[in-house]
Amino acid sequence: MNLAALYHRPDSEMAYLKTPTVFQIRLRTAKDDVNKVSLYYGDPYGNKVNEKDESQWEYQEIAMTKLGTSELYDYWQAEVSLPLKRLQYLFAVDFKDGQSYFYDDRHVWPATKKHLLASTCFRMPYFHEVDRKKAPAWVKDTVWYQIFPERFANGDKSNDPKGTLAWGSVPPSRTNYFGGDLQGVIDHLDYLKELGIGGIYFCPLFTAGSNHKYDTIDYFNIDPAFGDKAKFKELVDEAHKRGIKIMLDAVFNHMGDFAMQWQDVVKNGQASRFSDWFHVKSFPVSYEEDDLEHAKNISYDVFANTPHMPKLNTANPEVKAYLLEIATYWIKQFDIDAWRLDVANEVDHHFWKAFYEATHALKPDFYVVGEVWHSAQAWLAQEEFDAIMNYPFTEAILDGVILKKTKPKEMLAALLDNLMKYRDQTNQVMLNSLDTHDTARILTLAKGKQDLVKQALALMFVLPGSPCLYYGTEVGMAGGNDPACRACMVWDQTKQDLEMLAFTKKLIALRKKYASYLNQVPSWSEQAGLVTLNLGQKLQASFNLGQKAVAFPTVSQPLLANGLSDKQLRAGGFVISLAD
Ligand code: ARE
Ligand code: CA
Repeated sequence: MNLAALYHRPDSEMAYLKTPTVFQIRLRTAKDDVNKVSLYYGDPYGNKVNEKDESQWEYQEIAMTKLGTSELYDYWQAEVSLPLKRLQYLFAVDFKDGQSYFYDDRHVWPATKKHLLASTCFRMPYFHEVDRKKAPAWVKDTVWYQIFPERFANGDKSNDPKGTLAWGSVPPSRTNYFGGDLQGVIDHLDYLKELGIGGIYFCPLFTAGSNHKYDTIDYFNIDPAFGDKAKFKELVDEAHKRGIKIMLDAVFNHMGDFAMQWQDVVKNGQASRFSDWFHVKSFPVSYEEDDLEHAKNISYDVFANTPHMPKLNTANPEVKAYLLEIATYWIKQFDIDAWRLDVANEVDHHFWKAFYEATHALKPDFYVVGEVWHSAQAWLAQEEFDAIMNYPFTEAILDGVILKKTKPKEMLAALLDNLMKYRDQTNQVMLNSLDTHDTARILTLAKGKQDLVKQALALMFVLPGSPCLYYGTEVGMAGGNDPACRACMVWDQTKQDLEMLAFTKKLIALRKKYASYLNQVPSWSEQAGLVTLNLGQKLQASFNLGQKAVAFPTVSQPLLANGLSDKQLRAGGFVISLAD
């Protein structure tokens, strides 16, 4: 019996209003240590059952569901439907060794009548709908497509930068250009619609010095190599006509060093009117260059080690106002639907809360995704981010399905630990990717084994969160770490993996058709590499994640019994069977 492992935190992702009328409570216990947990709950101001004895309270008792097991923990969950507007509750824990304990706000003590009467309980003092963590409803039903604008399609050669190379003629580098632009995206909106895409996540579009545009020069203009504002307006309108939402990349942690504000600091030093826009340690600003990305003795704060990305002082009211003006401008003038926040974890919370308020004042269902590669409870507890780029999710799937670093049970454990850090409504809108412009492509990580890629894709599409395809994955593009993962999109059908394209289309269609079943925390079991996800009442998905690469199609036995009906999708050792 491990009493010290009992963990619950009120008014957090462990006790919260999931919907206006459903209150969700979770408890964490040591793995395989507990047989049963009951939730005792009641009204803190409820009637006293026994007037003589003031401390007795009237409570209801429900059994908690065991959601699953991770590396160290079992997770238990119960939902309490209101009309209760307030709650006090405690946990009655029956351990495997036969002992029973009560766990409340101040005690872990034997489950005796005396202790029940004396319990201080955990409290949810009052349920305020205004405090309930919201999530934009449309995101949980959206499949995203990430575009690196310089490499998606060159639709207009008149805006090609000097030295632009023939499309896909040489490997991508940190400094070369192939002429990708907004017209190229407009020309392929029907391709994305046909694929089943409901949202485009653009890497930066604003005027900047590099081919990646994360070194912003002018936040109020589209980079001339991509087009202009009129072209962007046309793109958004055409995308919205096709039911495709638009997410832009807000690079607010830093600017590029060719931005006029930084250039003024370089020229005028401390006398510059922008000297407090940045984190300058000593004037005149200086550094010793190692190479394009690294320098030493930099006299001001930067992103990573690159002197070309001076860090903005977002606590400065002028900077805050300037950045909020940008954030709202692209919503008001172009009706964008979402912002992805670059290096979000290095910008202050105070600024992001103001950002969230300003964007949601214009569009209540606006979507704000922070780029945070690690646990992000601090940013997702209240009105700051709706979601993060869910890299812990990515790494769990890569380790389990592609790199075989973890066994299936360990992969599921990592996925569950990650889900338990956030409220269900947050989990449903997490931006889930298998690869991005900052990572090697999944086919390269899989050493060319399409079946493993299919399994990983299939897993992403049946788990909670909003799936995001990195451009070219659907046609079998490969590529190592940045910049190799940013090659020109392959449009030549003779070079596309059309089987992967067809598979991806089917997966997206299935996801959209059964979104209500799929986008929820599943219960799952695993037996000798055969993983079965029970996704709501009707849907079961099984994976054969045997330790060796899966030979297509390895179908899990239980499902074969049902026969492979037309409702089934077979791919790389993975079957989704819709049990009627
Ligand atoms: C250059 C080099 C990269 C190098 C990087 C950082 O090419 O090899 O890793 O510098 O030293 C943009 C360009 C990049 C360029 C960078 C700097 O797209 O090509 O990279 O500018 O010139 C961390 C941050 C995360 C950040 C990544 C790059 O936490 O926020 O590093 N991602 C955003 C964008 C990038 C963009 C920038 C930031 C700068 O998505 O595209 O880079 O605006 C681990 C850590 C992560 C780390 C991750 C990747 O998993 O947990 O914290 O991300 O590795 O390194
Ligand atoms: Ca072009």
